Amino acid sequence: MKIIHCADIHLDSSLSAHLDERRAKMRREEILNTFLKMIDYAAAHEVQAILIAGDLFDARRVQAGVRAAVESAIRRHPDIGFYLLRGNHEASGFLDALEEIPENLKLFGEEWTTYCLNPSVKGNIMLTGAELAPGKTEELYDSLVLDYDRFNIVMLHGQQNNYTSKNRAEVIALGKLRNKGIDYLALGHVHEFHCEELDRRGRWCYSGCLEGRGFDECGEHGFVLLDVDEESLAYQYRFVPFASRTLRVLEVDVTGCTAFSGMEDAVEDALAESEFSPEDMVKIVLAGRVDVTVEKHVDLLSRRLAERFFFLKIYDETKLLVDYDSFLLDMSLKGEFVRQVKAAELDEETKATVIRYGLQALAGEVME
Ligand SMILES: [Mn+2]
Repeated sequence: MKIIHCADIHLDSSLSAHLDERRAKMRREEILNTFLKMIDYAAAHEVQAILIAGDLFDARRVQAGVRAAVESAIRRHPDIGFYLLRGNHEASGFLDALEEIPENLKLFGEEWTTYCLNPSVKGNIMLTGAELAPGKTEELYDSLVLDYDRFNIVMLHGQQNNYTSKNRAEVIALGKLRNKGIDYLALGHVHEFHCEELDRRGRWCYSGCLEGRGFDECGEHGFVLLDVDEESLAYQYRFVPFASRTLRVLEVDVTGCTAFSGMEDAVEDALAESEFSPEDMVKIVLAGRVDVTVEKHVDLLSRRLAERFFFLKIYDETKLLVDYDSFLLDMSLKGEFVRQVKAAELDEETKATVIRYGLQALAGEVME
């Protein structure tokens, strides 16, 4: 039996941190489309259950069109069971708007709810899930009782931790879930795929999100495909990369560049080596130390490179370097200014910034 484990789709999130409204709208549609494509994939590969481990939606308010698309995808696939865990109860907006809950949409509450995923066949693959409520998690772990002779999937949404934290409601205490007969702990909340051993029997796994949204979600994203043998109850799992677009961060060390052209070349070389796709969202971070006299024109460089990717932004995190010796014998106002600043009671970073602005002002340039 094939099962998909996904989480953290965050449908209908604003995405306004980096993108303008036109591209944010496009990206929202892409994320919805990837979710719908995953359902098509499930149908094509005879997947019988889709586990959504929380955060299907970004917020309670969901656009009617998005709600309708999700509802119709669920209704169009009556042979697939959709097991929807609410992360931060963000799905209540979607559920409240449904006239009736489709028969193949299965929900969970604050107590454990168990579903049999293969009732008409062997009846031996079980899914148990609960929505973590503040202050009640301790009793929840104690009340988890599974049948050791069956295949047990447990689904939760929260931050895994090996001990119980009193302050944070959504901490999943892995230690309390060991030796309970769990074969696969399907988790949501962490937006990156991660799978590890839970105990001698099972493993815990975050599927990660389907599409990266911000630059803290770089690299591959997708879902987990489980294949459980209903006879032996042995299983295999595999991460399936599925995102339509990838976010990338590229750090370029521009130390030693003596002019803007050198920095431009360094960025071009790094991009040529990176093999990024034009569809990618790219963040370039300029790092290293650059002489205080070098004009960086970061905005100009951003604009020139932006056309090559869906999105590109350059962050200047270079530190300024002041070559005081080169001003030592400079008898002009410039030299006097640099020497004055050098003698001032300021830290090196501030001195460098003051000198940079001072030199720009003395040269009659617009400061940036
Ligand atoms: Mn999330």
